[in-house]
Amino acid sequence: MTTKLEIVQRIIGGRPKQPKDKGHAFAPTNIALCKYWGKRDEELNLPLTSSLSVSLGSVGAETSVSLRYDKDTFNVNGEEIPAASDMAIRLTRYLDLFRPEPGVKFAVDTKSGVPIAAGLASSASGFAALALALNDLFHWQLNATATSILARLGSGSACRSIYPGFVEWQAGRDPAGMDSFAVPFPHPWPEFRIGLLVLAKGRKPMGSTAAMRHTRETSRLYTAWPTRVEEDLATIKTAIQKQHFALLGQTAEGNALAMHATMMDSRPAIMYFLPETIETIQRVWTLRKTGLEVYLTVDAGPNVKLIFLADKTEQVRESFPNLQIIAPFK
Ligand code: 2P0
Repeated sequence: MTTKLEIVQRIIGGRPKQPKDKGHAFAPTNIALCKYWGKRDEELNLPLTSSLSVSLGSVGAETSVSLRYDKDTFNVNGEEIPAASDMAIRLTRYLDLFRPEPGVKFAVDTKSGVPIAAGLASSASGFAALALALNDLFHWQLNATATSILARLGSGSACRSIYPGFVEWQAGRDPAGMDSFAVPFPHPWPEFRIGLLVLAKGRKPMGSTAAMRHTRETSRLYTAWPTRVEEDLATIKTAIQKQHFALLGQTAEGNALAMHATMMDSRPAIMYFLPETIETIQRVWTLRKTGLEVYLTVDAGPNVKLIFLADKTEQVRESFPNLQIIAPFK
């Protein structure tokens, strides 16, 4: 089995290790329209299926990283994260892959525009920005494909946050995952809007990694998931190319609900929905019945993201006054 460290050596081995004072990078968060749910390799975050997302423009993580010699420090939105916290432990393990010499530590400073662990893909923008900032710090001059692979080693969906716009993560077949990275799906859609509805900010009951494993191991419905994704991905790509909004919305919404169905079929069941989630889904469906073209998607948390086009903004905002509206292509 290939380890993360071996992959990092393959990518940055032989490149310079002369750091500058500070590396700096921004990466957007991303919302999947065709979801990643299930791994073929848990060490390397290799997915069973491809997926497709849209990056959220200027909403994401802005990270700087520099070297220090006493201990790793993590500052998120101005607050030091305790070294014993899950987040610090996960980041420390990731940074272990990149220490030029044992004993070299890192100071990481991140400003994140999204609530951490509320299913708004904070780990995606976080690890993508960190991989890009390390590339800047060490002058590796990696291309986007190599950086996408490094970001994936931190969190699967982070590999998609290397690019703006629509992005496909190609699952690949290589056991070492050298063919599992994101590629842009370059079809800008200026009228495309995502609305973020933060319904609950608390930590979710189960992290994505454990939930994916549990679903794969115990859900009988999950056996239908890879075929479903293959079909949905093809449909979503066609819909984007043709700017066929209803087809895109229906397929993305169906894909998200099917993903949650696989989780609900696991034993014991996983359910990320809260009463507010269901209530919001019903409201969206009621609005659609009145002719308003608005669709939804839900990730590994209770929050709902709305999908609509610019000319529906006022009507959508009337129904959801707290909506944070994002124009990914502006
Ligand atoms: C996605 N999610 O495609 C899917 C849909 C949540 C639901 O990617 O274990 O944080 O770090 O690879 O990427 C969230 O999972 O999981 C996710 P790891 P990740 O956006």
